[in-house]
Amino acid sequence: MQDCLFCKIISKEIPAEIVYEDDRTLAFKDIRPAAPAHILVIPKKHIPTLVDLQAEDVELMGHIVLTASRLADKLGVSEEGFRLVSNCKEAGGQTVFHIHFHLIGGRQMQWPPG
Ligand code: DGP
Repeated sequence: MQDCLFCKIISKEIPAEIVYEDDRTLAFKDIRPAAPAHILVIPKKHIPTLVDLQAEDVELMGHIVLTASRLADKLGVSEEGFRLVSNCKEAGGQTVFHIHFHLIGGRQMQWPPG
């Protein structure tokens, strides 16, 4: 998608600190980290929001969650725990309209989030 920031990171038009990549997924450091570990895990397929998911995306979403879990291990936060969260649309706090999962760890999380 031409005007999508994360599609431009996928195509390497915009630089990012990539920590993992495969044929379906990219993971890179968030530019505004909310914790010592803050990685964005995204599908390479452009899907704007969680509401736009289709039945055909089920396997892809499972792959992303498993990728996040493995990355948490690699980042050294899987033993103490971490948060995996996806914001949906404006009221959910979404600012980039290409589905992404925030993998956040390295500090104690609070609940409920703001
Ligand atoms: P959200 O608000 O849930 O849509 O999260 C979007 C995240 O994307 C936010 O935490 C900041 C991050 N972000 C925005 N622009 C860039 C960028 O150009 N590079 C990187 N690495 N992260 C970005």
